[in-house]
Amino acid sequence: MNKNLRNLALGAVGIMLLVGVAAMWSDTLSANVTVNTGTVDIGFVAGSLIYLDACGLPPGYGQSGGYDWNASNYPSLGAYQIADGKDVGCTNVTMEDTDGDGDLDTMTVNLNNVYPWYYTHIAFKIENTGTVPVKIWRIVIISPDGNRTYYEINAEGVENGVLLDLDNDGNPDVRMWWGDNFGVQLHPGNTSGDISFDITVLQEAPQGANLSFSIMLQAIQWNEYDSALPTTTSPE
Ligand SMILES: [Ca+2]
Ligand SMILES: [Ca+2]
Ligand SMILES: [Ca+2]
Repeated sequence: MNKNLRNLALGAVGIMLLVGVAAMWSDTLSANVTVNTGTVDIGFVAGSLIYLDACGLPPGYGQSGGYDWNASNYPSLGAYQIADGKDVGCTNVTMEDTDGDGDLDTMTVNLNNVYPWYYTHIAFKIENTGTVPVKIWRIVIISPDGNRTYYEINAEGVENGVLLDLDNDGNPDVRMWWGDNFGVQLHPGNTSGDISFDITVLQEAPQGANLSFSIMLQAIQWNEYDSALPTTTSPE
């Protein structure tokens, strides 16, 4: 091999090494800019659901079944179980995984054969089923016609309850209050304390109709909660 040929061969090896190094650095750099985004997701905890006056339970079955409750303190919160044993209406609540992702995202409330001042109470827990810490931010009420109404949980005035027009006739049919633990931070996999709704049927509710509606809760990434609140109650 003459000198020129040998130099050419060494140069080629050098170039190949440089290409190899460059390719390795390129791989490393692309690995460094990979971003895995987290998910914000919550679900109702299966088995945590408790509610008053459950349909199908016999009268006298503690507070859960039978005798109706009367909203004796309306418009303030509060009720008593009717002492002379009236079992006229009842409450049924179901939970469903509507998007098939493995968590229960939607709760449906059916108030059967109810009447003005019928009262019920629904309690449950929430689990953070996503991968980043969250706070529960909004309540979504879905009427039977699919109409959605959004309520920020700590918006002004909600401590007095909100009026829901479920049949879209312009008159409110029920008043709903919500309880504690809405703004609590939940880490992935963590479960909330008890969250609850109180519901009273109003004078303007339609006669001869079963009242039903669905509830979803919306969570927000924990560090966006303060900037999202307070805001006024408004549709999305
Ligand atoms: Ca009942
Ligand atoms: Ca789901
Ligand atoms: Ca109405």
